[in-house]
Amino acid sequence: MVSAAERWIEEQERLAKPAHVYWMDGSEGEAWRLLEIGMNEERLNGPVFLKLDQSKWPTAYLHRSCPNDVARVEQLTLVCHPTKEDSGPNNNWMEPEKAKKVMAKLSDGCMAGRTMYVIPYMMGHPDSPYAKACLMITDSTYVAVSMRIMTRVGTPILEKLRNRDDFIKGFHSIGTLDPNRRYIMHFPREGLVWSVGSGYGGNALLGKKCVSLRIGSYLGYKQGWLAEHMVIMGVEDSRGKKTYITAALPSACGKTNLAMMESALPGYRVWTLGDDIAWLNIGPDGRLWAINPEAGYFGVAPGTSMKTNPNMMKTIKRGAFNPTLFTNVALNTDTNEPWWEGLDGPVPERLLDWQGRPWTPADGIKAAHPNSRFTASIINSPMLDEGADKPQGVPISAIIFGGRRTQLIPLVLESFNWAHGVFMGARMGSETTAAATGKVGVVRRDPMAMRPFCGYNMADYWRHYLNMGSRMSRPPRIFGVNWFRTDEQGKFLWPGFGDNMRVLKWIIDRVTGAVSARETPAGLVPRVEDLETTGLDLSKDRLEKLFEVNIKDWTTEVDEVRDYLKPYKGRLPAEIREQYEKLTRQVR
Ligand code: GTP
Ligand code: SPV
Ligand code: MN
Repeated sequence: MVSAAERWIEEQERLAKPAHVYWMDGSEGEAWRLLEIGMNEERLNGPVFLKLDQSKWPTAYLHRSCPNDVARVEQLTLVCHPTKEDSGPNNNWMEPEKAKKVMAKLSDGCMAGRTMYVIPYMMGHPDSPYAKACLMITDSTYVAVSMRIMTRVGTPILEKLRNRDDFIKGFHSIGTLDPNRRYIMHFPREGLVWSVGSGYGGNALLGKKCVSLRIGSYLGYKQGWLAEHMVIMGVEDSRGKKTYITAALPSACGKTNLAMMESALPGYRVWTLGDDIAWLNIGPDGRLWAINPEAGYFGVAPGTSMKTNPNMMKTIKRGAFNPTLFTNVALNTDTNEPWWEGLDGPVPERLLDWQGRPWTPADGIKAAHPNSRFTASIINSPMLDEGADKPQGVPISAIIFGGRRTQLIPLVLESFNWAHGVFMGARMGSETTAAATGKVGVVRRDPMAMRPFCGYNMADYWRHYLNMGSRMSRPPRIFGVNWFRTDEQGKFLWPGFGDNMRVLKWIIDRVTGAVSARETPAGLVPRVEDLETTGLDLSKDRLEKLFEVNIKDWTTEVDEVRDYLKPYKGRLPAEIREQYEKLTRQVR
């Protein structure tokens, strides 16, 4: 009997008309075979993969994407529920039947002359009750190899699909790479992602933002769990006690660095479980349990060095079962090594930039694209937490919401209670980054760091968040952080990176009840003496500035929050409105 999976693949094959069909099995040999294929496959700016110096960068390869295809494209990303209201003001929308017609047209014969890779994959540990079986097709060898790194790919997943049709489906084709023939469409009610015209990151590695967040968040809404843009980490204190924390920060705002942190605080250390996505379920014990649905890192390269993130440098230099890929970094042709701004050592005198063009420092432009990335298996991480392989995940004691705000927002805030914490997440703003196309550095609202990733109406999502809180007998505490506040000269007030452990320590001290806090209208902040500052060269003035809640500036902030919430109208939960009104009363 033909299974639903086989039937779906046959339909896609008839539409896309590939020259060959290849079912991925997930074996080790397969990775190296695909790399060989990619090295011999020409695209407009060279082969799909360039082999780097294997003695210094074991199993590492460079990929250059099309210069017009280097980040997520939010304006071409649509969430297609039957009505626009169900998708919400937070999503672009098209009527589903119409959307499918558009996509069918773009997909007709789109794989002609190419191989269609069929990828059975799992988001989450295959034995986890919270994991999801998925099936995707792609005509990109780069995507096929990347999916092996980012997810659990293999024939055993097909067994899981044998007698069922509720797998999450993904259609991906690079199409013509023409931005005018590019769409990333989601049909949450059918568990379907349909992406044509981009080969990059979140647009193309469908297991990531498309499945694990946009489709996942909608499934979570229907099934009673949460899919979040969050780091999962274990923080071990000097007595060996471990506290599990999740943290949501918008794209390119510090999740990977936090998840892999080398603590600047003696006695404390971080164990990592995930750097981008968390699926959160309520356990039988009334606590919140987190799993990382992914199996790899797709991290920002610029700024990554032995100084800022030694654990990540070790991870990307330790090739194993899967290769490490670099996308849109520069190439040092003298040494055949990758290079990016912020890497250790002197800046090379000449390079090929991310587009493969000759470059020297005198050019005054960046050699690596600001959103250039590495792709590496999480099992290569030297600090992988033992919980990473546990099907039920780990119990969470604290949730952190953060943003990139040069002004206004204190280094750390604790919410008064769950509803206030949900409001803290909902009112979050952050300056835009290179992770998506468009202007960089403008403050926009990015609730829970989910603005580009919530697969349904954000007001319903807040309602769901509030409900999750009341269903837990031991909910985690909710905090807010901002590593990015600056002084009058525009310099960061806080050293960040490994020193962020000092903030995590305060958060844990609050969870265990070891310290008290100071109340402000925005939330609870540390008493200056409670923040562990030993070994830190920070004046009392600067510290106070870090925790300052300037009522006058907050007046503008609440106005912006009000404007942002307005389009949600009647769907906005009363609790959010009450929290907003309470804050407004206090800052006016
Ligand atoms: P995505 O993969 O896009 O979701 O990004 P991310 O949230 O994982 O961000 P990542 O850790 O890659 O950091 C992005 C940028 O923020 C890099 O340029 C880092 O150097 C910078 N960054 C990270 N942590 C800190 C910090 O504590 N302080 C400062 N000032 N910068 C930081
Ligand atoms: C992000 O933008 O949040 C990323 C990179 O993690 S992408 O996979 O392109 O979404
Ligand atoms: Mn991300």
